[in-house]
Amino acid sequence: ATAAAAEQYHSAASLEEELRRLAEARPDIAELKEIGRSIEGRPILALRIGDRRGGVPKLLFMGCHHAREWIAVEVPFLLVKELVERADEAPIAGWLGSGEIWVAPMVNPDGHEHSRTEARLWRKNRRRNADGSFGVDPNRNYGYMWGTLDIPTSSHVPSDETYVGPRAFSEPETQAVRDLVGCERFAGVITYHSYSQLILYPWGYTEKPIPDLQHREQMVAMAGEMHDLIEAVHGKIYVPQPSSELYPTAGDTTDWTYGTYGIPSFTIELRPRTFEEGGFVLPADQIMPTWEENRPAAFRFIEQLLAAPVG
Ligand code: 0X9
Ligand code: ZN
Repeated sequence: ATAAAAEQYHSAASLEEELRRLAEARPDIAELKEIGRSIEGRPILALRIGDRRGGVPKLLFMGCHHAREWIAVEVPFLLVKELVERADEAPIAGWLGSGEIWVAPMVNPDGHEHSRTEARLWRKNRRRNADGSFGVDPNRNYGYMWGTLDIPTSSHVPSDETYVGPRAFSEPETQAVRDLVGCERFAGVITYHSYSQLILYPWGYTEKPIPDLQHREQMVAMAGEMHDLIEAVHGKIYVPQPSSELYPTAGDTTDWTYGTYGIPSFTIELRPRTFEEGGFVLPADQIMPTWEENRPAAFRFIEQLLAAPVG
């Protein structure tokens, strides 16, 4: 049943049900948290797993800032599912004993629902803008270098696909992440997107390298390791590079988590590699292989940052 179930994309409702089931199965290590509510009132959920002592290193995995990137829900969901279901086995038991892992697989539930039922290629959230158009781009709404003028793909025109919003953190979806990250002091962040098969690290807003050499070397090394681990599974190449090398943007998630808090942060663009391979519309039979190849990279990230948090 589990393998078959994994070959379908979740809705916001079915994801909630499964996260609830996981939390109920292991109340000793897992807790379902509502970190906020979307514009249309859907809960933005995170499963918090691990040690409850406090003062331990914590990691955050997120998915689906962008509505149409359905695979970016499934990878963090399958991660937290495995962490809960195999919580008593090595190496997971050790991780959960020494740290905390938070997983929010669907940051933009309204947009996802709109993509699922109305417009498959919807990207933004479902804010009704002042000009009557819909949607702010959640991955342009974060408060580090927000709205900087003359940066491409970061628009001040509400109807555009990359509308930054009227001000930083104007949206309940990004407010939820802001408030969580402000409270929990994470030692590492991964945010999943699709598509292009990339492992991106700051900066996104400028082509200048981040000034702190130690942080830079750490993120470059980790991105390189994740690339190797991913390739070893099914031979897929996920290219490691600074976010701005893809294209510069202002106000994305990892510029804020790194720029404001110094947290080692990665944006992972999942399958497929190209538009010709389906672009945002990835067949459901690709869910498991995409998870399989990302699993060791996520595990390595956990192992490194829970053992030796930096910052
Ligand atoms: O444009 C985005 O928000 C991300 N790509 S996507 O196709 N998933 O929309 C990339 C964000 C990475 N940051 C920068 N390129 N600055
Ligand atoms: Zn995206």
